[in-house]
Order: sequence, then structure tokens, then C-alpha cells
Amino acid sequence: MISSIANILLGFATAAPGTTPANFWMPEGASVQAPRIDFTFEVINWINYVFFAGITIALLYLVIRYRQRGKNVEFSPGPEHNTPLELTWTIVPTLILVGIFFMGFAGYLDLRTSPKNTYDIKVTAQQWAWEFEYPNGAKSTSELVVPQGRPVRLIMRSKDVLHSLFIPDFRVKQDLVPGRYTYMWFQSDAANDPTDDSDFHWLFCTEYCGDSHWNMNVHVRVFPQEDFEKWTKEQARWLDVIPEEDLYFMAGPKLYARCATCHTIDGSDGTGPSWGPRDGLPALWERIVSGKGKVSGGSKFIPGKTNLSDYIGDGKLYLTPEDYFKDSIYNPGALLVSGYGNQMPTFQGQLNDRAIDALIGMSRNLDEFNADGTFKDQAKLAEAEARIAEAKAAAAELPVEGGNSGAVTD
Ligand code: HEC
Ligand SMILES: [Cu+2]
Repeated sequence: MISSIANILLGFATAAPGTTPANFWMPEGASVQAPRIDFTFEVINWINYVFFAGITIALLYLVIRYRQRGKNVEFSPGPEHNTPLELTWTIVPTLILVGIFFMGFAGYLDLRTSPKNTYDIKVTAQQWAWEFEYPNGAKSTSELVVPQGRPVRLIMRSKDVLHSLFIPDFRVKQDLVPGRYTYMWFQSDAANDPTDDSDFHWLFCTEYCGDSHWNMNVHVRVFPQEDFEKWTKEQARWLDVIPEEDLYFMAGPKLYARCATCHTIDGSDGTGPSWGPRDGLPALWERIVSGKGKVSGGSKFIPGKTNLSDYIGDGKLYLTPEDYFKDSIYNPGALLVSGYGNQMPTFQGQLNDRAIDALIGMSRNLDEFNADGTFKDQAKLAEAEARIAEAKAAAAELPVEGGNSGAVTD
């Protein structure tokens, strides 16, 4: 009992290497910055406990000691000055505040100034998602994976509004401001288990002045150096290892996750037109192939030509339906679907031809997907995944180039 109270208040509990234990106020700390920040917090907290107790006890004592007794009240003049007392209550709090200032300031400088040899990851925030880009070109939107035991710097920007990136377990938080770059750095010495998806730290957006910042939550995972290298390499070419005919259901749902905030596939309306049948029109792919539907503006809009069919076909703006689909993703402002604004971000430089193929494939086979974008035939998916894992395992058995020295090359 006493020890668990002590754990809660003081954090005496033991922690895994590289981490600081959780207590009543703080989650487990998993960065090299955490102990210092927790210490500053605890010092201020304990000053609060001590003063709260002292003031409350003095208050109770004085209330009882000088309570009114009987009906006749005699007033006597109180003391007007007490120089030693006044000096004490000025000097002691000033010293405490100066101490807190220096602790906070030193900690702040430490957080702001990243070491020289950082591993840099570019972070882009937009309504309502994060994108993390690694030096080798790998990109990830569903999780941030970082190397263990190495200072990591996030170079962050926002495409639209203020966002604020917060990793509570690392005790770091920084705003992303449109039109400017901001930095943040941390180092975590405690690795997560790369084979266990449930072993992670939370990353939140703590900007709550807009629609869906609350939903910008992703996982942060710290991988040992070797697993990290492997992960970034796989991440950079995850699309390449999927056979052509499996692309639409293996890559489609993952890619669609980036479209799902605006496009539903069940016909219900969103910021963008649903990919399912909508407003008496057929589903997206059939709509494009048949040229059904209206357009109402955009940089390539031709006045008077308001039917989609005016734009797709021989001698027209788009030779094929595929061209229109691709340009809708690379240049969303070129031709606007009637009834919708120019609100789609471009995915140029983010989605390559294979990714576009996967999305086209998905939109051609929408009836094979659930409303949330997952593939209905889970057995088929599992089978395809097993085939890829098998191919990978076979590839891993080939002799490693340059011998198995463990040397790391990029
Ligand atoms: C921020 C919201 C948003 C996101 C995210 C978004 N879109 Fe859009 N999309 C729109 C809007 C709004 C339109 C209609 C205006 C226009 O044509 O640009 C649109 C139009 C389209 C069209 C033309 C549709 C038609 O009926 O002719 C396609 C194709 C499309 N988006 C594909 C995608 C894909 C693929 C993704 C994900 C990689 C995506 N969009 C992500 C908002 C979005
Ligand atoms: Cu946000």
C-alpha cells in the first residue's frame, strides 16, 4: 500500500532499460529527454504539495486559534511591519522562482537544440493526416518508425492550418505552422518489439481548433537499428513486391486510407464525391468510362462544356479514362466535379504509377470492398500475403552481398 502510494507520487517503480517509470501524473517516459522534464515537473509539483500543506495547516490553525469567543469583541491594532518576515516572504519565493526558471530554461534549450548527427525525418501535416518521409524516399502515413539510440530530428511543415505534434511518452511537443519549418528532436533508447503491432507510443495532434485534429493519432515505434534499416527499405518498395493482379486489393485499401477522409465508397456524401453510385449516377469507374456526370470549373474547364464526356476520348483533353483518373489525383484543380469545391490536395510526387494502378483497380472492383475500404475476401488477402512472405524468405536465403559483416549501407 505505502509502496504503491510512493510509486504513484514519486515514481519509485522500476522501469525497463531506457525508460522512466510511469506515475500518477506521467506516462512511462521513453526518451533521453524524459528524466529531466519529469524532474522539473516533480520539483514544481513538490513545491506545490509543501506549500499547499503548509498554507492549509496554517489556515486551519489560525481559524481555530482566533475564532470569535463570546459576544464581546475587543479589537486591538495589528502589527504594521515586520521587516524580517517581509524579507523572508519576498526572498524565498524569488529564489524558488529563479531556480525553476533556470531548470526550465536549460531544459528548453536542450529540447530546442538538436545534436549534430541527427537522423532527419520530414513531417508534413495536412487536414487530417500526417506524412513521414525518410531519407531513402520511404513514406509512411500510418505510423512513425524511428531508430533506437539515435537522435531523431523531425523537420516539420503544414500544408494548411496549425497542427501540433505531441508524443507524450517522449515528452516532446511542437507546433507545425503553415509557411514555415519547425524542428523537434528526441532520442529513444528503449526499442519496441518490431514483430508486435501492439507495442507502440502514441503520437497526437493537440490542435483542437478544427474539425478532425482529434483524429490525427498514429503510432510511434522505436526499432533496433537493423530492423529499422530493413523497415525503411521495405517501406520504400512495398508496392514493387506486390504482383500486378493483386495490387488492387493488397495496395488499394492502404492507399485508399489517404482518400477516405473525403471519398466514401458506399455512395454517402463527403468533402469529395463518393466513389460509389451517387446522385443517380453510376459508381466512379463506370461514371468515368461512360462520361456521365457534370463538371463545373477548374483551370482546364472549357465554358459551355459541362459534361464529363466532353473531356474524355479521342482528341479530347483526356485520351482515356485512366488519364482522367490520374490527372484528377495529380492536378485536382484542373477539372472540378460539379457540386464540389477545389479542396483535394495533389498527390503528385506521392503516388507513383503503380499506386494509381492500384487505385484504379480498386475503383473498378468496388463491390469487392466493405464500406470502410477493407477487402471482403480476407482468405484471398491472407493467401496473397503468404505468397509475398514466402518470396521474401526465399530472397533472404540468397547470399548477402559483401558477406554477412553486418555493415550497413544505404
Ligand atoms: C481533402 C479531401 C480529398 C482527399 C483527401 C482526396 N480527394 Fe479526391 N476529390 C476531392 C474533391 C472535393 C473532389 C471534387 C473536386 C475535384 O474534382 O477536384 C475530388 C475529386 C476526385 C476525383 C474525380 C472524381 C469524379 O467523380 O470525377 C478522383 C478520381 C479523386 N478525387 C481521387 C482521389 C484519390 C485517389 C484520393 C486519395 C489518394 C483522393 N481523391 C483524396 C477531395 C479529396
Ligand atoms: Cu492537426
